[in-house]
Amino acid sequence: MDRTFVILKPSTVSRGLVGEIVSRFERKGLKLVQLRVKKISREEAEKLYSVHRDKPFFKGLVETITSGPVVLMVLEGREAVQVVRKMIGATDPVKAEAGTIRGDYGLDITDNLVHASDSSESFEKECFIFFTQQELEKTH
Ligand code: 3AN
Repeated sequence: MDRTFVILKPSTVSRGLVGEIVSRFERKGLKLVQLRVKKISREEAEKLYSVHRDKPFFKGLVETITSGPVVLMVLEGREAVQVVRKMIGATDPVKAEAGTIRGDYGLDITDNLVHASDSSESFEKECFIFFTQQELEKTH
């Protein structure tokens, strides 16, 4: 079964939208493999966003994601990466379709509620920044 890695960004936690968003993933049929609340470090954020290191928005991105606790999740299901990308919508919440998470709850492009892996390669890289091999072993 395929897996993907998701972060609910600090504003999602502070706005009380965690239940709402986790519930969308669950209702879709995705299974929660891991779920954790954590304030991520600058080092972890820089590693997560290393492909954007040279972008003008990099600093703001790292500041936003380290500004408060986040929810880290590993979800499992058929074509999980693609399914979750579809459910979160376009990077810019202004352009994201209504019915998607960013389309329904966001406006800001940096503070766009959710991060989700964009490929199985990114999943492999990203989930091991935060979880150990043991934590990702099959539980059921
Ligand atoms: P996505 O999260 O949809 O995969 P990426 O990987 O292109 O988008 O960008 C990573 C994060 O960088 C986005 N989630 C968003 O927070 C931020 N970001 C992307 N493009 C911009 C931009 N033009 N201005 C500000 N922040 C941006």
